[in-house]
Amino acid sequence: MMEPDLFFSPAQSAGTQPDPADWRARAAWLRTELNRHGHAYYVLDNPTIPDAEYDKLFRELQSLENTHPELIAPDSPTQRVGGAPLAQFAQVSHSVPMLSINNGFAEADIVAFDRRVREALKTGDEVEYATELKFDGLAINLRYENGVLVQAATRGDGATGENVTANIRTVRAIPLRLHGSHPPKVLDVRGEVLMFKSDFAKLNARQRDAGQKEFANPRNAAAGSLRQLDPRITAHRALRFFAYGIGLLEGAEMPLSHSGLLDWYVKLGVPVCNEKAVVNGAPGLLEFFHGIAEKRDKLPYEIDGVVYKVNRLDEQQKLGFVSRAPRFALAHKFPAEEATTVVQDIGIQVGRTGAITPVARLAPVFVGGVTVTNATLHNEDEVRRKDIQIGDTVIVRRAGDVIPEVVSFVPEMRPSGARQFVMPAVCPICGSPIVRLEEEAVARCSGGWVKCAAQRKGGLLHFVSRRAMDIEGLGDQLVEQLVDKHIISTAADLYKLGLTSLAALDRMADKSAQNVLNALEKSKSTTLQRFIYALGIRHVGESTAKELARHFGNLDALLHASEEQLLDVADVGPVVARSIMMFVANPLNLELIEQLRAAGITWSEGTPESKPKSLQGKTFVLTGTLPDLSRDAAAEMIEAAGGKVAGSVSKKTSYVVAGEDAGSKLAKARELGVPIIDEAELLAIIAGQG
Ligand code: D41
Repeated sequence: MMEPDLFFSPAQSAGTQPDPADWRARAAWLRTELNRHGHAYYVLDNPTIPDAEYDKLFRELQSLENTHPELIAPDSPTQRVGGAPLAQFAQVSHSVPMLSINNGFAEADIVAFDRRVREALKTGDEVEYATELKFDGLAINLRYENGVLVQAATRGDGATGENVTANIRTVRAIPLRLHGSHPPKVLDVRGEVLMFKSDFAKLNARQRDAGQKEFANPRNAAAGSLRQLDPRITAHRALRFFAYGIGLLEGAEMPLSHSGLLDWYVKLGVPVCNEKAVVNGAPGLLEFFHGIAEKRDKLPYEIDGVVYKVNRLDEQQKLGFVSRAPRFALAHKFPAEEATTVVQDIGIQVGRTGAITPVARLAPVFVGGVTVTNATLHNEDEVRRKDIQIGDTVIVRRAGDVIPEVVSFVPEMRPSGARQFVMPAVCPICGSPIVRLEEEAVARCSGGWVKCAAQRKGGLLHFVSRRAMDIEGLGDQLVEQLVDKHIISTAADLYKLGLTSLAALDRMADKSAQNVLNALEKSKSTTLQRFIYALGIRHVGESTAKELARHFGNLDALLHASEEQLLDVADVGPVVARSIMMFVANPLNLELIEQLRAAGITWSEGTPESKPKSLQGKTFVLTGTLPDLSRDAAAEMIEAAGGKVAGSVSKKTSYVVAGEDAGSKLAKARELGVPIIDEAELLAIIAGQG
């Protein structure tokens, strides 16, 4: 143990910088600084310094400790790099068993849970519940003695787990020392170790580059990383932690409620997830569930449901347990997003641009709340990389509204007769050759929409879609029939449709036919942006269409633009410019546009923005606190002057406007060599004097 004067609480502010010659104080100062920044980054999710700056301080502390090993403290951030590999994990028996948690799926399960709780508590009143997320990670117990992390163990069977202390010490989200001056004598913090989705993607990219096995999902990646015998490997895996429970507690008062426990953890510097609430009764539980289900995809980590806990600890105690699961808690789980099934065949789908997508035809399987029979394999390279074959048993994933995809196959289940997917030489729809340009990931049908009905259908569905011409009532099946029966072939033909031809189609009553005609009529008055987007020019998505409309003001200016003029448009790079040039070079496309105009499609035309505003084409990123302007005010001024405000720094960023406490965006700007300006310089540029 070190002398007490070397211990600095990480919560303590850094103070002034001591003379570097005073190495003892310098090491303590560095440790405090690094712990403070680490806490801000990993626990508060609010970075305080650029990564490069952190690394510099870290290396300084490392070299100080190298020359003066007696300075090394157990809570030094340098002690997170991982020690020597273990032969095996030692067993740890939990002082207080780690229980499991009961599951519910349907609303009825939740209502029944609440009823059981009220009956057991003998109350007619609404019960107060703490609600939180159910993380898809690994349950773990962290033992702190006198504020210092001394042991970490997996849940195991609930009674005995594995000692993973060396690995857990590398997890930066987990404090090596608790904040505050009066830590409890013993505290068991319980929670979940997990990996964020973005870190999972980065890890798999790294594994791929190194020719190593990829992980199927963040949970497996977290488990694989934590169960490494070599802690130096764990140190390179970005693991996180959220606390949700408590085991043994000595030398401190137990909080009165679950929400109180979590608040206490926050004060101790232990990470607690913000997505939590205190609610009343079953209606409160269900409201929380639906709110989380809605934003699930946007969360940076994976969850498989939410957890409800009776909030008051005295009531929790009263409720007790049934066979190793507390009666006071319930996990309300989402339908499983992954399931296994068999690939019966691999077919292909032809998109509106001719892109060929291999599609696995599956034995029907219930996943993500629906029955799935098709799952995308994205492209030929992906099929090879994942080595998916016909006959394989595969893991299928359907998350939210995302198209179901094949994640991986199960090697042990591959039958001897498994067959490889072969990309057909010709389009199964139109018979044109399928070609794959060297620089492209996808193969395409070379027929174009003139020859290929699949491309015509795709193009039409894009044209009528909500964000394009927004023609309601013209769905898949209707477009399919119209094209297959040769009633229409282009978007212009849509406006020639009459009541009789529409009403003659399958499943079309007079009333719905009239509705379609009304929707078509209504769509004739549109905006230039929508019209450009609806044309389905490759690489011209909604935001590019918006920029093109804004820049050129009218369609003819766009159609006659040179490649150079196109490149002047924000959002347009060489690939997009070339794609637009190719589109207008095709007389059939120009003819289509003429026909659409003749059909009566109109929008208000402007003139091109002749006098460029001072910030035209410039993109700004704001970071930190500016001396006078609020973030919104600065953004408004930039946009009013014709500039754009982006959320993240890239090579295309024109300026980063940095204020006080600027964080990782500033570091990124330095890394990429993007000019960094302050508020005064921004104002000068807006005024045209920059
Ligand atoms: O997020 C979780 N996975 C989670 C797991 C959670 N939010 N709360 C939990 N609470 C408990 C009790 C009620 C027993 C303290 C849990 C778990 N248990 C748990 N995780 C794995 C087994 C049990």
